[in-house]
Formats: sequence, C-alpha cells, structure tokens
Amino acid sequence: MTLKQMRQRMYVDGWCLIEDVIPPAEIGAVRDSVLRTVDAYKHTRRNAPANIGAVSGMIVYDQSFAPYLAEPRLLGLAESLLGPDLRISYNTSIVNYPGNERSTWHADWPFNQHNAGHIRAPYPDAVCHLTTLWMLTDFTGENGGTLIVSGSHRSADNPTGGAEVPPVEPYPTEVCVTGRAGSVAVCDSRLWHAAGANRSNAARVGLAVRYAPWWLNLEVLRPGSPDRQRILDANPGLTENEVPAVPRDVFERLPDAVRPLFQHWVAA
Ligand SMILES: O=C(O)CCC(=O)C(=O)O
Repeated sequence: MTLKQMRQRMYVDGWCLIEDVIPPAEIGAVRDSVLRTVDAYKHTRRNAPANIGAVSGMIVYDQSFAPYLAEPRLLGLAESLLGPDLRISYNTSIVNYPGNERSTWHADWPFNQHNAGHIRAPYPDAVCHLTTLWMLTDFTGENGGTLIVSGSHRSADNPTGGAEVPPVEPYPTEVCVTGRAGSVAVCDSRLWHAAGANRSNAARVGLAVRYAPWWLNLEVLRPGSPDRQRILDANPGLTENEVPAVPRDVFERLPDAVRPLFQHWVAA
C-alpha cells in the first residue's frame, strides 16, 4: 500500500495493516525474546488482566523490537497523521494465552472513559493518538486476533462511555484483524476494539505500541508525576496506565532513529 492508500484507510476505516515491519528472518528471535521477558516480568503489573501477558514499558526490559519502532512506512504514516516530533506513549506486551475469553469493547487512552486521564466524550473527530498492534505470531480468528469495528473511530464516544454496546457481545459488523507474524495493525486510538478469544492451544504473542504527537500531555502516565496524582485524585474509581521511565543506559543504546521517540521518557 502506498502512503496515500494507508492514509485513506486510516480516515475511512480507522485502521490499516502494514506487513513485514519485522522481516520474516528476524521475527522468531523477537518473539522468543518478548516471551522470555513476559515470563520474567508479568508479575510486576498490578491488576493485570487474567490470561494476558501484559508488561508495561517493555522497552525497559527488552530492546529486541526497538529497531523496528521507526520502520519508515510505519513512522511515515504516523508522522503524516500526527505531525513531526512524535513520541511513544506506551509500549506493552499483549500475549493472549490459550483459553483467554474475548475482552471488552473499548477505545484506547486517552479516549477510554475508564481511564482517569481521558478526553471527555463527546470528543472531536480528529486523529490525536495511534495504537499499533504488533503481530509476533500470526494473528488468526482461532488464536484471538484483535476484533475491531471499522469506521467506529468517527463516533464521538465508545463502549467504555455512553455508546451503548454490550461489552463482551459480538458487534454485528466486527472484523477479526488477521495477519502474518511481523505485521503491524495501525489503528486510530478511537477505534473500538477488543482482544479475541484464544481457542487455539498456543499463545498469540503481540505488542501494543502507541504513538503520540508532541503536544499531547502524557504526564498522567508517568509514575509519581504531579499531573498523575492530581488526575487520579480527581477521578476516584477510575484507573490509569502506568508507563515506567526508560533508564539512561537503555536509552543511550537505542538505535539513532528510535531515540527521539523515547527522549521525553528517560529516567531522571
Ligand atoms: O490484544 C489485543 O488483541 C487487543 C489489545 C488491546 O485491546 C489494547 O492494547 O488496547
């Protein structure tokens, strides 16, 4: 797909797939490394969803996927939608283990109305944040490929808020995003989505990496920040993602093209 075609998919459908962001010869090593890291660190996340291997701030523990975060087609699309000086706001493993049931319909931060730091619905029709879902194994209908509702990003609300959608029921027009290992599904973070049920006997391994424009305030995600404390205090009952800072030595070792994406999140 050309950049023009990808942009059209993003505006009309709210998502598109880029294949071979991680080349076939390299995907096995990245997947094995991510699985080892998830096994070692998944206990560190409080309130982790059952049957999902979710480690927040994967780059702190594992840099195997770092070289691909600035892949030219991916970054080119992200920059064309959000402008230059992008930042990575979130990088988490999403390992969907066998037996996992489908998750609830939602849009991602900052549109998820269950997060303490959220843009109040009705929110404007503008691309403000991108969620990229990285396939480190093939994503299939059987192993819990991500479910999406194409075009839902144009709604001013989502199922975590006032959109009245039964949280775990199939939506009439839902589609399962399938693809080969190494592919990345780029989604407008407003897009309604959910993890599919894993009916296979193997883990579906992935990463969720979100890209933000320089002007979006990410401080609510920073452990211990004054904004985070204030916003959590003001929204009792709501929770918030927490993204650990990147240690200076890890940051210095990142590829040249990737360092600018984490410059705002280096540990003091
Ligand atoms: O694991 C998936 O397929 C979906 C992940 C997801 O919903 C998210 O990262 O917000």
